[in-house]
Amino acid sequence: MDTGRAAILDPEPVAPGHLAERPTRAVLAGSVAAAVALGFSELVASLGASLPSLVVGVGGWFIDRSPGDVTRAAIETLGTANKTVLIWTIVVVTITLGGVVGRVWWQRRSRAATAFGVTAIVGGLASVGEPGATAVGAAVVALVAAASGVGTYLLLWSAADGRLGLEPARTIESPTDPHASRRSFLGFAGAGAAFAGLSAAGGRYALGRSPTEVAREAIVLPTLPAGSTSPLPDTEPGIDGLSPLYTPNDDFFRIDTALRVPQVDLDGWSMTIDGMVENPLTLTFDDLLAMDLVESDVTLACVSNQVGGNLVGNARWLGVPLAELLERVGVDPGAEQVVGHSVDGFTAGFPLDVLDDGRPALVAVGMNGEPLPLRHGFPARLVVSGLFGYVSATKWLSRIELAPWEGVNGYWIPRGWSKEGPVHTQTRIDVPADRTTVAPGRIAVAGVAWAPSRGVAQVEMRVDDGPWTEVELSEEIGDHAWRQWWTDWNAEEGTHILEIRSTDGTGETQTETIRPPAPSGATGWHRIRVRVEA
Ligand SMILES: Nc1nc2c(c(=O)[nH]1)N[C@H]1C(S)=C(S)[C@@H](COP(=O)(O)O)O[C@H]1N2
Ligand SMILES: [Mo]
Repeated sequence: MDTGRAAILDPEPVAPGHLAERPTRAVLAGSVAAAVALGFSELVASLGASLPSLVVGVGGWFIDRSPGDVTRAAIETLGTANKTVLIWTIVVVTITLGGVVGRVWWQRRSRAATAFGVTAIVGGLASVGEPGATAVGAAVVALVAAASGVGTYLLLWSAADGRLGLEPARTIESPTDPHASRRSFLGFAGAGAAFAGLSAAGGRYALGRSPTEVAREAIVLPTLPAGSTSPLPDTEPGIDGLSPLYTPNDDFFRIDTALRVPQVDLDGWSMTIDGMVENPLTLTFDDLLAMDLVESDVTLACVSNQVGGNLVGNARWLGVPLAELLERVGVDPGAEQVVGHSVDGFTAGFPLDVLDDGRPALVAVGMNGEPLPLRHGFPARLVVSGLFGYVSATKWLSRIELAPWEGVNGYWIPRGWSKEGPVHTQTRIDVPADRTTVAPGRIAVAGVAWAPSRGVAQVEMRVDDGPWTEVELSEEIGDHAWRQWWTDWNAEEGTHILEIRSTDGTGETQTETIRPPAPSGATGWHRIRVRVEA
């Protein structure tokens, strides 16, 4: 009766009550099969840039289609804080669906197999648009997922039935010992789950050591001629918990819509400057390195940063001045907007005339003395002082387009964020932390203040609505970088409110008006509550 291919999948007489007796095994078989499909395809996806991760593809599909106000209300951090949640939701939902399919079609394995196949195809279709992915790559990964999922399911089906295993097969004369078949099923299911977990972890690890990362580490950035770079100031006041003047790359906040960091192959990469220009220009990475590079200390802030939040960092960026590149291409007089395009489809645009004041605006290739980390835009990104990242700081840059202002909008603009994104003057208290308890006596209160492109001239603190008093400031390293501030506070027992504010280089004091991040960046004074108790 069971002959040929059909026998593998077609419904066949099963022991009466196969389903009724084994509901847990059916669910487990389906879930483990789904987990194997996800985990193993994840491992395969790590083998090449053209092979997308299906989970990431489905996640990206959701991010791209979620309306701006949903994104805004639900995440407010431009799609990043919830990335992990999104990925895990997709994993959990898929595994749950696997369990449902496994249970419902336990006696109709061809349907279960079809369901696995369809799910894999959906994942493959969603992943075609992933950066670097090709249609063939997506098909290969989907096929791997479908085959490993179906294979695992059939294997577990057989094991559940006692047909497969370390125990003697069931015969009419000697029915399987139910405990033995249970043991071997659980053995296979456990092995499947472990395999799924290990291959997913292996895939993640392999991505961390991707060929792109290896290539990046081999890059030697040019050293600037002596005198063209200022030494790093050595004024760290040595206060525990105070942000360092330069944020180490590994601690630098990361915000982007990419679920998987784009892997840009240097050999195939170039960036083009075109649009409203006289002579469009295409540059390779080596072309950029061969130009006159400059270093700028610029504080980068995200529009989603809350007052007192940590979506802000300061770095020494190495790159080619945008002004130089624009001079080379010859900008049309009618151009009003500079639009950065990323290899991943992201775009960010800002008014051309913000560059008139000569502020640092770089096509950056280096960050704190290293090639740009992959997460921060390798091989090149834009950094413009005084503008939030979402309108200016395009990572994994592929193109700079000169455009009119009207009718051309960056990624976040139709999603409800304002088109212009100047960074507001902000001041943060790092220590003591909000809602903590400290011992009475003299304690250090410290933090950072930024007003990139205007500079921070003065920082003041007040306690319990008392008078504003000036605090100490770190050496000024330019109008574009944040300044550390600190003061000694004589903490007396009780509960106290500390508030902080800055005045920028134009003499304007940071507004007290409290505004949320959307649509144009949070404002207000950072305020913390501290208990002082012996
Ligand atoms: N390609 C790309 N570039 C991007 C983004 C993105 O989503 N994709 N996000 C922008 C935003 S909103 C910010 S705040 C900065 C953050 O840069 P960082 O991740 O290096 O800190 O990158 C900008 N550049
Ligand atoms: Mo951002």
